[in-house]
Amino acid sequence: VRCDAVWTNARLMTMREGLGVVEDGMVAARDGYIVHAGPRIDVDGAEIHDCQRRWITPGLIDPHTHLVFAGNRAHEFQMRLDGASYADIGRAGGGILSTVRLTRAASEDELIAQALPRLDALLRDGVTTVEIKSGYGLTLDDELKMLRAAKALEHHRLVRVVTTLLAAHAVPPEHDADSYIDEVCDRIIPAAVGLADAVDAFCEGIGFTPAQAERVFQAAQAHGLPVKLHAEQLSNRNGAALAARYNALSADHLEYLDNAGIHEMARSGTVATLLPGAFYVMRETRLPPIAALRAAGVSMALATDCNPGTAPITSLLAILNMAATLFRMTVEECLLGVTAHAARALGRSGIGVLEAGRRCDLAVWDIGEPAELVYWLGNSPLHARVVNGKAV
Ligand code: DI6
Ligand code: FE
Repeated sequence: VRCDAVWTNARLMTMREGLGVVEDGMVAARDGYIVHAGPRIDVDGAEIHDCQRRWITPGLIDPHTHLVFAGNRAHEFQMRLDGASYADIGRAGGGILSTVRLTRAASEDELIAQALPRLDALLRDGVTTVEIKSGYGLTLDDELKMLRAAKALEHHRLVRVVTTLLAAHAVPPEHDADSYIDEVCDRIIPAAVGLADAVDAFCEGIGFTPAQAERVFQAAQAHGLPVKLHAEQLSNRNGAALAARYNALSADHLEYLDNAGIHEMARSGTVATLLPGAFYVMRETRLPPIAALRAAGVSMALATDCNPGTAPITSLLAILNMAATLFRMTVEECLLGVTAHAARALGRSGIGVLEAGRRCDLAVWDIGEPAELVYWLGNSPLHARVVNGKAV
């Protein structure tokens, strides 16, 4: 095989059918794409990286974050430690709207500068693709500013950014819910075409109703944008089933998901993106229906949900540990959740698996066995990251 770079003397988790382990493996790349991932073969003309028996996985994918925002909400965290609830704080003008005020006041460059340290933390955990949502602007200009800041991170670091318009995150103070949904559908979604890769909404008692989310989906689809939904996080509103009827890429959170929702997700191939970090921070006790999702064959992805309110978390490896410890997911499920299944949750068939034809995005690890990636908490055994065949 002709290639320009090769990683050899490695143990591979290809993530093709489960972990897809190859003991004496090699990944060869040409022009940023994998041309071979499997047993060692003869190659021509390549720059050779001897991995000294380290493990290689696909570069990790964080498929649900709100990484771009201004300020933080440590003071609200402290209020919750003193007994206030998330809803109380929201009703008192805090919560999402306090981050909206700071994000509106920040320039695009300030948003980039504040997001970079969070992004750097994710990259130290082997992340090569990150999804980033808007949702703290809530005006046409401020939502587009957030999406541009998210996309611009690709010029500051070697990483792929996938953007999602989450204009339907909260009702801004200058609108009522229905008039704001008009604005989202008639002006913001059309303006985000070309900047956003998908459209999301927050379907919840403290967010938008299923009927409002459905209007957002209709507008998104009219503009050729795929949809996803924050659903069943705090209560069951049948949001996941609604999302599945619109062939959503994913439904996210899902603690209160019921059997009807699981059935609709299985039918449409909608991925369940689980967020154990938000579950942990909110001291949620209701577990998402993992066993039923597993039995129905719904793919499960895992993400940080990095946001200033419910998940001030910048470690995807910590999320793997929480998924195993809190959600009882297996090592294989955890690793699929941030590779092959996360790629599906983003509708990106070009990443997430080590096989010929996919992008050469890799994470090289100083570990002795796959379980170590789930086992450590607060220690990243990352050795190197590769994006598009370029080693960092
Ligand atoms: N679900 C969440 O948990 C976050 N947004 C959402 O739609 C909360 C975001 C925040 O509190 O800033
Ligand atoms: Fe979220």
